[in-house]
Amino acid sequence: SPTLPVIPEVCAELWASAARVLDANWVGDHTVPSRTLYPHQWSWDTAFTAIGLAYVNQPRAWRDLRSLFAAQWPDGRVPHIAFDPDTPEEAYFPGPRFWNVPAYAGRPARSSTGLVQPPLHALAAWEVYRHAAAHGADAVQQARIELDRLYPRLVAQQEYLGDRRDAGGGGLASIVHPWESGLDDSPAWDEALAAVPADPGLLDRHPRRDLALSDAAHRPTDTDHARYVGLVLDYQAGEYSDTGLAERHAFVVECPGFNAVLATAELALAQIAGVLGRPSEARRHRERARDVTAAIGRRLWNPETRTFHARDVRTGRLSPAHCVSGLLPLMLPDLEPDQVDGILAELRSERFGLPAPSHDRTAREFDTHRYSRGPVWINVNWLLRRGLLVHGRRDEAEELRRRLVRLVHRNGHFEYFHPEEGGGLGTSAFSWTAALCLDLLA
Ligand code: 2M8
Repeated sequence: SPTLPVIPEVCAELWASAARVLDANWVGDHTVPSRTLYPHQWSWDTAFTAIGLAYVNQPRAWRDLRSLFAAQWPDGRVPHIAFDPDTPEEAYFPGPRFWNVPAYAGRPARSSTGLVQPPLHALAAWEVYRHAAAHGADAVQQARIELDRLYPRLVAQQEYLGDRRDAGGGGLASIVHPWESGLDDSPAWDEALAAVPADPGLLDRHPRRDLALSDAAHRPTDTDHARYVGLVLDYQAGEYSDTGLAERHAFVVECPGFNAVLATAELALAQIAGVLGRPSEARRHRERARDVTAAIGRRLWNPETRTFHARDVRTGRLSPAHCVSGLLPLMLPDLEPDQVDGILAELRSERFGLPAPSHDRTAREFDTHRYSRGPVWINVNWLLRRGLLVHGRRDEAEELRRRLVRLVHRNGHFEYFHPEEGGGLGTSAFSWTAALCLDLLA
């Protein structure tokens, strides 16, 4: 479609509605992704939300990040959900009782899951800091204090992922559950998941709560859900230890999107270390970013498809699926030029286009309604837009920005969108859609 300008009234309306969604989802010391479907604090949602709050409420942006890190484990992992003690167990499955995180010395202040999500928080902290000046001298002072406090926690998070989670031994972090990718039912996991038993009895014992709140055709299938529950129970049986994962855990995968965020976090930490007057640490973060980038290039690139794919660490196989996570290494400035060209060709091909759907439009399993198997997500497109900007593709970045703004303005702050018709899917009044709209409009 031709490039259309975004008219000022559209911007003003969308800005106001986005700010209202964030206000409505603030619950005192953190933001929930959605009051109905996701009534606790999620890890990477908090990062996206802080990026938007940076424009409208700096103290809340920092508070959100601080609240999440109050759930950080002594081993450095930042859990994928920090539970809200006032929300009843039945409001979300799987809730805190199901996770049954063991008590240990130095136990964090908040109860949580034992999984992680893409570590986008260093980038979020850097973005909040960068916008502090627009809010005055006090905001700048507060931002420095917050960065100083968060920095060692962010470093511990990276060390956990780079060390305990390098199950494949090749310099990348593995995910041990599809929920850790943030793209739960992406076809990127189909092959690896086929080896994971799907026990329907688990769903009888642990009924799904999401289906009471959202259309079943928009959510992961029961088969996938049974596997998700079984994988948690297995990881839990080992007390969420990461020792010997590749030998004993049924799902161990290197995701290009997750690792692109891991490297991006090192670059953000380099900036933060610079502000905090720690030049040698800044250098170390830049080196780490280059190492992770090189490992992504070595381990996840398929020279035949000319894009990135998830690697099953247990079998060594790359997934055949073309998923949007394979495009996310575009965020990395040190990616090989040939690999940048490959991603751009894939993005411009009939498989994707702008905004990018979560999965290859030409694939048999492409599903216009179901979660990460086809719909358009604002957060993933926001990351892709960063990638376009990193590699100087200003016109395409601007085109993507306009299309995302129009999509949300026409349809509302939905969780995800129909990739052909643009209608809103999943839950409405969704925090990261609103937050990232603020950034796209600013
Ligand atoms: C979705 O994942 C949760 C499990 O973590 C769920 O389906 O219940 C994903 O979209 C994930 O990326 C997101 O962080 C979470 C909360 O918005 O919802």
